[in-house]
Parts: sequence; structure tokens; C-alpha cells
Amino acid sequence: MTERTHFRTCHLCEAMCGVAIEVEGERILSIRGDKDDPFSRGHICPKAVALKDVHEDPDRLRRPLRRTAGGWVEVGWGEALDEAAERLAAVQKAHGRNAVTIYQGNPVVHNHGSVLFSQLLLKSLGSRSRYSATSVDQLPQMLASLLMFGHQLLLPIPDLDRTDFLLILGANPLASNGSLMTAPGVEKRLHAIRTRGGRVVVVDPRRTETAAAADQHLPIRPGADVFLLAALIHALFAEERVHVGRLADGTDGLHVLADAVKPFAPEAVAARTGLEAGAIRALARDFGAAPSAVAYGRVGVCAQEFGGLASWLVNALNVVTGNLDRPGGAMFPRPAADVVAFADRIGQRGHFDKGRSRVRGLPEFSGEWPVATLADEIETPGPGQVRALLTNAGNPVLSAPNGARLDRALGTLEFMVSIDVYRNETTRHAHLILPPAFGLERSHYDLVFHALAVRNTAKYSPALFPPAPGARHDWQILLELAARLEAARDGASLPKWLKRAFLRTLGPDGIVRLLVRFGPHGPGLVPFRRGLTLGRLKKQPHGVDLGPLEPSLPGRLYTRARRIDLAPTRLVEDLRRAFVSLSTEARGDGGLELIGRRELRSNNSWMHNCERLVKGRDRCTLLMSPEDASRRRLTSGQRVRVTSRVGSVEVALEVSDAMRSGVVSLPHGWGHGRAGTALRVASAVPGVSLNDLTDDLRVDPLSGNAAFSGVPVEVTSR
Ligand SMILES: Nc1nc2c(c(=O)[nH]1)N[C@H]1C(S)=C(S)[C@@H](COP(=O)(O)OP(=O)(O)OC[C@H]3O[C@@H](n4cnc5c(=O)[nH]c(N)nc54)[C@H](O)[C@@H]3O)O[C@H]1N2
Ligand SMILES: Nc1nc2c(c(=O)[nH]1)N[C@H]1C(S)=C(S)[C@@H](COP(=O)(O)OP(=O)(O)OC[C@H]3O[C@@H](n4cnc5c(=O)[nH]c(N)nc54)[C@H](O)[C@@H]3O)O[C@H]1N2
Ligand code: SF4
Ligand SMILES: [Mo]
Repeated sequence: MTERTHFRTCHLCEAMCGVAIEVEGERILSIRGDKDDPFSRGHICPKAVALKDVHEDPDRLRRPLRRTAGGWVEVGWGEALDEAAERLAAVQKAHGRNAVTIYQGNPVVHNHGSVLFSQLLLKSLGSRSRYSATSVDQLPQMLASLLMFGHQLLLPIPDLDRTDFLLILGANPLASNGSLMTAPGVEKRLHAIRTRGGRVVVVDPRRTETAAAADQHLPIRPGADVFLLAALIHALFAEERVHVGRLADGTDGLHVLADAVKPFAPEAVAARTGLEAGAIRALARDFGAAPSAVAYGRVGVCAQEFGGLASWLVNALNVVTGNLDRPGGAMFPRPAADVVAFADRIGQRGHFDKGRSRVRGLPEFSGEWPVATLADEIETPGPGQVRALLTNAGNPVLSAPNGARLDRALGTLEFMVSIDVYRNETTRHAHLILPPAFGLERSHYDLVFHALAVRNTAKYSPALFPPAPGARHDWQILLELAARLEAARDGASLPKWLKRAFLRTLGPDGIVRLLVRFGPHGPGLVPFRRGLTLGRLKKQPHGVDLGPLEPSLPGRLYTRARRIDLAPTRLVEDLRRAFVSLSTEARGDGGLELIGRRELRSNNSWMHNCERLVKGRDRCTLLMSPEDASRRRLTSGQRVRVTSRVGSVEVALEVSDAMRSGVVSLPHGWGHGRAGTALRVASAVPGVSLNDLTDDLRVDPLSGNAAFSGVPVEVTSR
């Protein structure tokens, strides 16, 4: 049989690494980095090789499953889709549209078919009850973009390859490979900042892999970033170092911002942040004086009580130092398929607080409720109670706060259906599981992450293998469910049938073809104009380079009169909450605060069934500083009990001087010891779930995002 090499983009995380896969017939011989990919230049991480493992995993589901009293049985696709649609329709008929809810997880955004066709399913469901991983992740950053730039997806990205000063808050790209900053081979790119004479500073309660490779590490106390950021801006104003630069005339609210940060002098925030006032002032000075600089905050600053404020102030710091939309600062990518413009065209610039959730009164964001309140909505009787759930590529039992409570709540649903490749901690509650074909069996075009990349590039990858006979892609499942649901609930409709037939013919690749042709690098309708088309991309299997990021404001702003709102009222008002907290809440009473972490060989909750990623030493350990350990007479390797308001887990302790005292860390995505899953490898090395400790009542009240950072816990020998 002939050997061939297939080139594609790894879809597992945000880095978009190019991979070269050697195959012989149906067999994968090797997976390596693609040296000719202009963006990743050969870089990959250990997870890339696990693409083969997931593809071949005997536990990966290939046919629909139905849960019966006697166990799980395989059913045909037609039967499974009919049943799913009929039961969802029946719940909606009996209890109203909002009684059926949907939760969409992280892999959706790594799959252009899912991104595009989930829109169709959402429309067909017609339910105002929606959830996604957004509210345990980047929601605060989307909110800041919506309020400041007028579009939830117009997210500023660090111009990593040209900056002179990178300030990282609450991100660990050396483990996560970068997030809302697609930068394959990020370690080299960070190193290059330092070799060209620039600086990297990391603000993190733990001396992470990234912090250890930086010029400076500031071990902040959990949840205190808002105070540090406000103090940095305060110091810049006080020392007259504020220079907005080119965008000054198009920016509103500079004076309001100056007033708003007045109470946050470095001296006033020192105790709360755990950082010296002098160090904060020096940081402000250096950041302001650097030829170019960029502040970058990620999950660690989003998933906290002041996540909305911190995300805003990260942007504000870039604006007041003249670093927004300039080379080396925070810039806006121009992808070949411009999802920002597309979202605008389909009415999805975003909106906020157009309603409040039924049980806890939390704000909606772009049509979704915070997942921290999903269990409330399932458990609380009354009109609008959630009675059925559709999960699409999500594992909220392990990824949402107080997952154990959600786990119990899912068991009470009248009906649940999951579009997923595994029977795991969440999908074991489903009555039906609909498994799509996996990544290597589909084409790939990164609709989302090209728009978040530190360089403009484009790449299309065809499917490596054809899907198994009869198998469905995610987009096909979504489309068919949408069609059957409407038919079961509302009867046949010719216009809708025609629209769906059109979309079915087009498919996700057909839509991408149009987006690229009519995108910023495409020829549009001009017949012989040179420009990027999907056809041309298909001839470039390694991808094409479209150059560095370019300034694009104010043209691309979506605000009224295309002006930047540096001081949106909602955020300025919320700063008062931070001030009250600063002046009233005493911290440092000797208690412990829990934070999370990621490691290179995990991918959220779902890749622990790959032997090669979980072998070796136990990684699901509790990290604790030597002082905290000795005070409690605890030593490395011993099992300890960690208890929070909502739960308790038992785990091995790892004493580490990388932790600041008062803070302990547990990785997220573990906890595979639950009964009823079909994950042979993962359940043998189960670990414990961080989210059996995190508290669903802890949210950022402004945005509704989960506040994972700084959960009060006790640690005792068991
Ligand atoms: N405490 C704490 N909790 C966290 C975080 C944290 O830092 N700390 N991080 C949060 C973040 S950033 C995120 S994004 C969320 C993630 O939260 P989720 O998205 O809920 O969880 P994942 O672990 O990504 O689960 C993905 C699911 O999709 C399935 N899957 C994988 N590939 C495919 C596919 O191609 N098609 C389909 N249909 N299914 C597929 C997997 O089997 C799995 O069930 O977790 C959040 N939870
Ligand atoms: N290997 C691997 N890669 C991944 C993932 C994965 O699970 N594994 N998940 C992917 C996903 S879905 C996402 S969203 C990205 C996330 O990408 P990152 O944001 O880089 O994720 P983390 O590595 O969790 O980094 C968060 C950091 O915040 C710190 N932190 C916690 N609390 C605070 C705080 O209050 N203040 C500050 N300043 N720091 C704090 C933590 O110690 C941690 O180092 O990674 C993606 N890539
Ligand atoms: S860094 Fe991300 S994209 Fe690159 S190989 Fe690893 S998992 Fe795949
Ligand atoms: Mo995420």
C-alpha cells in the first residue's frame, strides 16, 4: 500500500499548528509538525500525536446510543434523530419553548461545521434558554469588547512578534499554547521578545512555566487583578504618562476613567494585591515608556469576581499608553473569512443584560445565561423550568462550577440528548447520544482562531479519511435535528425546507468559500481579479501567509460614530463594587484560596482517555507552598482532603515553592471516577474534579461569568 503525507491544521487547541500526517491506507504511521506551515513552522505539542489516539480510540462512539433500563444499545441514525426531535418537541409542546435548553462546549469553536450549523439548530429550537462554555471562560473579554468597541468578537490580540513589552495577567501560554492569542510555538515567540531586548512580565499567583521563563513574576493574590490594573492606570495619570496617541480624537471617556481610578493608588491596593506599591509604580512607568507594549489577560483574570472589570482595564491600559491598534500593541486580525463582519451581518454583534435569569436574576449575554445557574434552572419548579437538555460538544459536569450539583440535576431531566464523541461524565445522563465523525474525518477551516491570531494567515485542510459509512458530521446532525424538530413541532413548511436544502448543498465548506471570496483578501465579484479564494487555498496545503496585523481603527469599530468608549457606564459603575470590596473585605486571615491550572498534556476534560497523554506520574495534585504545608504539618505525596462550601475531594499533595502562600492549585478537567461512563483509560487514572470544589454561587455579578479563582478552601490530612 502506498504511503502518503497529509497536511492539516491541528484542531485541538487554539494554536492552529500545522501537522504532517504520514498514512498508509487507513493506518496513521506518524504525526509530526509541518515545517512548511508558514505560521507554525513545525511546532506541535504532545497532543497532536493524540489525534491518532482519539481517532482510533475503541471507546470513541461511532453509532448513536440509547440508554435503556438494561443498559446502552446502539440504534440507527434515522431512528435516533427522529426520537431526539420528537421528544424535544414534546417537551416544548407541553411546557413551552424555553423548557428545552442547550449547552454548547468548547470543541464547537474548533469545528467550522458546528460553528455555522449550530446557528440553525438554535433557531429551530427557538428557546431563550441557552448556555455555553463562554460563561466559564472569555465572556468578560467579549463584554469589554462589546461595550468599548461595539462588537463582542472584535477582540484585541497581542502583536506578539513585534512587541517590546508583554504584560501577561492570568494566562499560562507555555501550558495552554495561548488563548485569544493564536500563536503556534508561543514559547519561541516569547523568547524572541527577550532576545530583541524587550521584556515579559507575568502576573499570576503561581510561578507558572510562563512566569519562570519571563523577566519578572508578580505573584498577585487571586482575584486582585482589578486593583493592580486600576493602580497602574492611576499611576500613569498621576505621573502624566497617559498618551492615547493616534486614536485620541476618536476616544471618549478619558477623564471619566481618570476619575474612576483615583481611589486606587498603588499604596491603596498593595495589601490586597500582595504586591509592593513601588513595584506597581515601576511597572506602570516601564510599560508606559516602552516603545511598544501590550497587556494581555486571559482565563485567570476572566474567571474571577471582577472579571468584567479586569478585562476592561486590560484594554484601557493598552489605550491610555497608545498601544491599541498599533504594531507591537493590541491589534485586530483581518482573517480571510471575516467572522466579525459575518456575525454583524447575521445580527450578532452581541448584547448584554436584555433580561435576567429566572431563578437568580443573572444577566443574559448575547442570548445566553451563565452556566453557573443551569442547575438552579433545572431544579427550581415553576413556569420556565428547564426539563430537557441538548448538549453539543460539552462536558459541564466537569467544566461548570459545582459540577457535582449539576451532575445530580442532569439525572432529574425528562429528556437529554448529547451530540458527543464519548460517553463521559455528562453524556452518561443522556437518553440518546449522537456521535459525529471525528476531526480527521472532516475538512477543517479555522473560522474562529484565524480571527484571534497574532498574524494573518489562512489554511484549508481536506478530510484525511472519509467518514465511516453512514456516519454523520456535527453539521449534518445539527441540520437534521433542526429539520426534524420543526417538522415534529410545527409541521412542514416549504420555505424552511428550501432554505435547509440550500444549506445542505452548500455545506460548511461552501459557506467558507463564500466568506473567503467576499472577505477582506478575496476578489469579491470581480471575475479576473487576483485574490484569495477557497480554490487557491486548496492548492496550498501548508497554508498561506497574509502578513502581520495592520492598524484598522477607527474603521472597524461598531460603536456609534465609530468611537472607542474608554469608560462605559456599566463598567465605571461596577468599579464602585471593587472599591467597596477594597475598603471593607479583610483578606489574609490565614485561610487558603484555590485556583486552577492547565497542563500541556490535558485538553480541558476530554483527552484523558489517551494513554500516551496520561501515563507517567500523577498530575492531578494539589500544589501548596512550603509555608502553608509546614504550618499544617503536611508533606509532599500525602493524601489530603480539600473542602469548600460545596464539596470535598481527596487528592495527593505536592508541596511547591512556585505557589504563593495562601493559595493552592488543582488542575481542571479531571474527575473521571464517576460510574456509568465508558472511558477505560481515563477512569483508571481518574483524578478529582476541581469543579466539585468551585462554587456556583461565586460569579462576577456584573457579567455572570463563573468566579473560579480564589475559592476559599480548607486542607487537612485525611
Ligand atoms: N475550575 C475551572 N473550570 C473550568 C476552567 C478552568 O480554568 N477552571 N476552564 C473553563 C474553560 S476555559 C472551558 S472552555 C470549559 C470547557 O468546558 P466544556 O466545553 O464543557 O468541556 P470540554 O472538556 O471541552 O468537553 C468537550 C466535550 O466535547 C466532546 N467532543 C470533543 N470533540 C468533539 C467533536 O468534534 N464533536 C462533538 N460533538 N463533541 C466533541 C468531548 O467528548 C467532551 O464531552 O471549561 C471551563 N471550566
Ligand atoms: N494544554 C492545554 N491547553 C489548553 C487547554 C487545556 O485544558 N490544556 N484549554 C484551552 C482553553 S479552553 C483555554 S480557555 C485556554 C486558556 O488559556 P490560559 O488562560 O493561558 O489558561 P491557564 O493555563 O489556565 O492560565 C490561567 C492562569 O491564571 C492563573 N490565575 C488564576 N487565578 C488568577 C488570578 O486571580 N489572577 C491572575 N493574574 N492569575 C490567576 C493561573 O495560575 C493560571 O496560570 O487554554 C486552551 N489550551
Ligand atoms: S499546541 Fe494545540 S494546535 Fe498545536 S499541536 Fe498542540 S494541541 Fe494541536
Ligand atoms: Mo476555554
